[in-house]
Amino acid sequence: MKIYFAGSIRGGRRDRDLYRRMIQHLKRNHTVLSEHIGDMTLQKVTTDEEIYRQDTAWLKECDMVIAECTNPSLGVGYELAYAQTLGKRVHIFYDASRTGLSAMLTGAGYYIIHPYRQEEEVYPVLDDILRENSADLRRISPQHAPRVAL
Ligand code: 6IA
Repeated sequence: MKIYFAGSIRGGRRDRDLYRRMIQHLKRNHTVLSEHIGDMTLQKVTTDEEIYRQDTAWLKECDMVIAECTNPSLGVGYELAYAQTLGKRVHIFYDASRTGLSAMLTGAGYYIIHPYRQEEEVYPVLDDILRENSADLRRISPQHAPRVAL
């Protein structure tokens, strides 16, 4: 499965180690298109226009978006709304002991929101999401669709 991971960059990098650990966890069995979010040394693109073009292309390509939203970020908010217009499944994580989530996300009624209080709670939830989504994708992918006799 191709996952787009979203996390704050210019909004503030205090949670970059958390992003890196979440991305490492996801990468054990899946592809993370935006893995540089946890490690900017992987960054190859140079201009803001290139970043926008690459990230919106990846959002179109991905099977699912996972966002860590404890640290507010305009870019992540934009990506979440963009993913919604594309009809992508979007999971939002945030540490409820450190912050509240914007009413524009909780009120949208679109996003699947996972408040947590300890980082350890995040990984089993990620595993559940990945299991469910992989099963859904298998169900809808053409090679797994039931054959209908004509
Ligand atoms: O507003 P923010 O910068 O916090 O937005 C972060 C979100 O926008 C992330 O989820 C990324 O997908 C995307 N994004 C923002 N900046 C970049 C970037 N380089 N490279 C890739 N994606 C980005 C920024 C250049 C860096 C040297 C500061």
